[in-house]
Amino acid sequence: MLLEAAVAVLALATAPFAVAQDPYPVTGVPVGSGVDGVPLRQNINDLQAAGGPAWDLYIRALSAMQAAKETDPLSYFQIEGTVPMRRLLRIHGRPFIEWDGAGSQQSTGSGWAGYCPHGEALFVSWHRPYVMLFEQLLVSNAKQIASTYPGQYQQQYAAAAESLRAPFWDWAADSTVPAATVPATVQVNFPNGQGLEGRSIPNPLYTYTIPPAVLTGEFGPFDAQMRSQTVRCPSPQTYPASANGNLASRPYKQWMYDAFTRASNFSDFAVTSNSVVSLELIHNGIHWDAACGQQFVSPDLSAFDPLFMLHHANVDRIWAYWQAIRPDQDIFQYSYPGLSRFATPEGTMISPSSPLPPFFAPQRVPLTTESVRSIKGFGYSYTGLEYWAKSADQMKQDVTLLINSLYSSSTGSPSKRSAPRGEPVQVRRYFARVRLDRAEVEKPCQVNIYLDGKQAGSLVVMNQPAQGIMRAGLTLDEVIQASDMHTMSVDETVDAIKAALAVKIIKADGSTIDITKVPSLRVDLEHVVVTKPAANDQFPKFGTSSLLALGDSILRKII
Ligand SMILES: [Cu+2]
Repeated sequence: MLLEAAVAVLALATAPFAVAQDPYPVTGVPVGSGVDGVPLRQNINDLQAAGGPAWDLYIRALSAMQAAKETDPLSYFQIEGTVPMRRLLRIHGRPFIEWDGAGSQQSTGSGWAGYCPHGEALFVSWHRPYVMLFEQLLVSNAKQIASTYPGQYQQQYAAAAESLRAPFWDWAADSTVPAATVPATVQVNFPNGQGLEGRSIPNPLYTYTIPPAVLTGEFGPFDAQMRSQTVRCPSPQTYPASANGNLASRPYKQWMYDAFTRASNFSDFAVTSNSVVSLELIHNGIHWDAACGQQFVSPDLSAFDPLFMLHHANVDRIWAYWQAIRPDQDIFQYSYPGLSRFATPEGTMISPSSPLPPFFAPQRVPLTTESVRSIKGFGYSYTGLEYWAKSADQMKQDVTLLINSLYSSSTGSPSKRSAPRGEPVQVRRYFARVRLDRAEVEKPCQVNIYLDGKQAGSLVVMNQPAQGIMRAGLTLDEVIQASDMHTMSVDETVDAIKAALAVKIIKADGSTIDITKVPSLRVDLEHVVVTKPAANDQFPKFGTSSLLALGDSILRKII
């Protein structure tokens, strides 16, 4: 008893000092030895459908995190859960201030001054500890809340808190916004005497109210539009209908499958690629679509929308699956001059051992791409990646099956010659390879490809990064399948595409950017024969591609 009291006094005496000096360590949720496994992150739709204690705790923990006040001294004196939501959320972008003694501002001149990297190889590895930090706080809040439930429910709620992890939104398998993010209020069970009582509370997944001090600029410039809460699809648009309409305009499922099955290395898969839409560019599309622009499309404010952690848990999951399929290409393996960030001047040489500020392990050891490359030891995993019970080969096979069942579709024109019995089925697929310099366009904007006036592909250019070449290979399959082009010979199809193709660059307000002012814009037409897999634990094989550069007369015609 005496010892406990002494420890408590010590904690009271040192906690504020410790918080001011040392960044909150990012460890993932502690799980003991983990030899018997760790909890899996769940699909938000499954978590909601199952309901029960896990759902009650998830919603109530999010509410508690959103309500915690930075100025409330009590919040510093708790052993766990010391970081109010607003401090967590501002790490990503605005206001641009130092996080918890993580080092002073080093960003370059007018360059990006938030901590998050975009448009560079660090993108996925930086966001992994960010979601882990969120998850640590979520679970510690859930544990505290679980302890308030009465006797007969105590064990159930404690167990649910123990296995709660940050849920993900699988926008590739089901390209509609999660139903849980739609209603303004949500019903959850609170303790009531010896029983439970269902109560309706404001839905923490619906909106986040910006703390007034943040909004009025106490910590630096925030939102020029002074929106007091996060907004999705304002009138005349509606949420979720308009958001779901946006999401349906891009073939996310096909993009995801192409990235998994065609990317040849980490950079192709995650950063930028000629032949597929990389994970980061797919992720950009979600930021544009899911809230019809608004805060969610701007890296400086996007983390404040409650969709953010659902979205980024999924980005992390997709990366973890890629790592299981391609362990030889799990991270980037080169050095490059990085872009400006809060703690990193532009041009700093970035390698897999570069720190990921402001994220530190205990004892102020900086986390790096190398130290977060494996999810082992971070207290969470995903379906298929039960690493404590499976070999690497088994996980690779299980993840391949999972990717095939979740994301494959039978697109592409069937080859003219039908395959004789026993021979592999081949299809011919068409891609538009797009390339442009971000510096030449007003951002955010969309680069849209049309065939006969129908949108055949679309890429989002975010505010950040402001420069650098962006590349992607956009599948044209859907529009070709819907037209009579798929019945034509290759030469006829190529001619038809040349006659029908047009490009438009559209700003967030719907107005068009004059593409004669974007000299870097290039589009090459690619066709490639793809051999379908013989079994569902294999991926399709892409043959040699044929490329045709589409000249200015085609690209820059007026449509
Ligand atoms: Cu993001």
